[in-house]
Amino acid sequence: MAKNNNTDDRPVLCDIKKGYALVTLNRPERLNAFNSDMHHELRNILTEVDNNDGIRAVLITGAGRGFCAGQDLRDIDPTVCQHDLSEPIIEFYNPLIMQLKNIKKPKIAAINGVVAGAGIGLALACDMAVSANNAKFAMAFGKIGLVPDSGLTWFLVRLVGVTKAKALMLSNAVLTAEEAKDYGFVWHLCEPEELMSYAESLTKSLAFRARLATQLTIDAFEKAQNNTLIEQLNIEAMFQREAGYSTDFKEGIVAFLEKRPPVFHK
Ligand code: T3D
Repeated sequence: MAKNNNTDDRPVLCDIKKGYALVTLNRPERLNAFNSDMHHELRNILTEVDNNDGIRAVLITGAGRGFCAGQDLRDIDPTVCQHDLSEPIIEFYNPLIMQLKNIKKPKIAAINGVVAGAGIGLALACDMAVSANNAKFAMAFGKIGLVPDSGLTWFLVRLVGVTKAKALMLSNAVLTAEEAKDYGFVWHLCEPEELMSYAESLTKSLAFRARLATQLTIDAFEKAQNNTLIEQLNIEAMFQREAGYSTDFKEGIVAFLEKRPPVFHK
């Protein structure tokens, strides 16, 4: 995979670090809003990241003062009255969200600034999000006469419950980072200048945890969202059996007994 650097004018940059990929949405003049080039580039990069066994975690952030402002509204011709918006949703947004969800590596969003519309869906499709404490979270869809997409109806109902989810969208809420943290959109807030060092060190630590156990933990929580308790208890037993057979578990026990930090390989 090509190593990019930040002087690149490609719409998405990918920097391969030790054990993880730093993916940067790179249309800062539009607050990293999505156009078709950015969709294609991001999908290609995510495919390569997924296929590269040396990459054990993925960190997604935005260049400039925004994380992602959702769809690029300047790409839409307002003189045309009718747009079949199911087309871009089905062609671009839905596959992107599913691709991200299906990558079997921890995905972390570092929200470096304003995030709006589908950009929030992108962040919530990650396993964890951290944010600059001056970021803003703009629901945005209602303001331009659209409905939430990119999985936001699904994510928000599970995150905050149906009543708050509806209220957030119907009021076109613009949340502060503090409010977004209280709602559970993000795990941790940082001073803006400290965000990337915090996010990279978190991603690195996830990359070097026991790989199988990390992924099984993510999968178990994903499955829990639709399972009954008994189904979930059975999943836990099945996943624990898998983890128990791993060399990482053996190393974890030996390291505990030897009073040293474990070194996971697999
Ligand atoms: O069409 C389909 O394919 C359907 C799919 C829809 C998915 C969606 O995501 S729909 C939601 C689309 N997004 C929005 O509605 C957000 C629009 N943007 C805003 O509401 C505000 O810009 C923000 C709240 C995000 C940030 O506000 P602020 O005051 O910090 O910045 P700004 O001055 O409004 O924006 C800075 C620049 O970015 C500005 O350009 P300029 O004037 O400096 O040349 C602005 O036009 C541009 N920008 C911001 N968001 C977008 C954008 N340009 C194109 N598309 C955007 N979404």
